Amino acid sequence: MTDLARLEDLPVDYRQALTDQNLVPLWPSLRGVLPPEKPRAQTAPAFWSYQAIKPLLLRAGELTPIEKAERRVLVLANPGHGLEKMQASPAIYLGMQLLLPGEWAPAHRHTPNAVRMIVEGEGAYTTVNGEKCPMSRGDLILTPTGQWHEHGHDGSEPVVWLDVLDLPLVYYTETSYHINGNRQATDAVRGDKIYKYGGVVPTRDFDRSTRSYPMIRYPWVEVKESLLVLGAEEPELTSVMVTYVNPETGADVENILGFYALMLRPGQTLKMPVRSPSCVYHVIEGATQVRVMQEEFELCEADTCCAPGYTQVTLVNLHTDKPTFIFMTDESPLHRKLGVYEVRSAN
Ligand code: 1HN
Repeated sequence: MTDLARLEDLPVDYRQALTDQNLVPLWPSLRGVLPPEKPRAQTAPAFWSYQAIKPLLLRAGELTPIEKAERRVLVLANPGHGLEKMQASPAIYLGMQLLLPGEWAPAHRHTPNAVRMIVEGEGAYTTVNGEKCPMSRGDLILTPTGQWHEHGHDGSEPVVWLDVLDLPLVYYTETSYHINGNRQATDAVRGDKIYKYGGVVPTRDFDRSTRSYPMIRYPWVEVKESLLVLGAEEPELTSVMVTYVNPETGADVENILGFYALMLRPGQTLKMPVRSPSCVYHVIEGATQVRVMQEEFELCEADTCCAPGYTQVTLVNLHTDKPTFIFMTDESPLHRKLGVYEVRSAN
């Protein structure tokens, strides 16, 4: 491939004349914006240890009252993008949030879609459009775009969860904003029980639900059970994995990011397919090695890591006597909608 002319090859007066007219020559930057064969990723393989995060988060609890933080979060920032960008990947934001007993994080709604994966502690809840969603370890709670949400805590120990948002993309498209609201009246808990049985859905007044987000809490006990059953029923299956879906449509639960739970069998080594989306791995139970590019991360419970797209990722269950359960987030729904989703054969 021929090298293209550089900016310095142009006379200074010509470059200045272009700048004066808000013009830029394409050819010096063409290979940069359109690299050969494979994108150039800013997203670096990155790892965050919960053991390291937790004391810093608890200290934030002492240093900054909830009224002065609104959301007390330490952002898991990928150094490849620059920490100040507060992004794990092009479209994924990750943060560890702390709520102390008796605290309340006030109601708001915003354009970015969010989910929370509960990491530790009992007694806290998120209220989403009047629905009170109790938080337990491993539960997934959705707060999709435009939905009112607030967090409260009736328990006696600190509660920590992992927030996953598509904030970087929504911010980039200049569509990110929020609206504050009043404390929500809470209705009865619903959703997760009604959709518990996969093969049937409510048909109220002879009609199916048309809600965009019919189910907003996905209890870990049920997701774990579904992985155990799938693994037992299909002993030859190498990737024992489930996708969090809208139970009415079967579509991904949110528009931009995809959410999954994966069970590594005891001692299993799983080579993931090489695909276009970046992906985040977070251990719910067990321990795994994650090999990506030159890195080998060892994730134990509540640890998180991130891998850029178009790379080979290999997971190794570090337990030989029990399964490891991993929560995954990726950018597949976004890539599919954009028409850029790709799977390449493993190297
Ligand atoms: C947000 O609203 C929450 O509601 C958490 O708990 C993290 C990060 C960026 C923007 C909004 C929450 C957030 C956020």
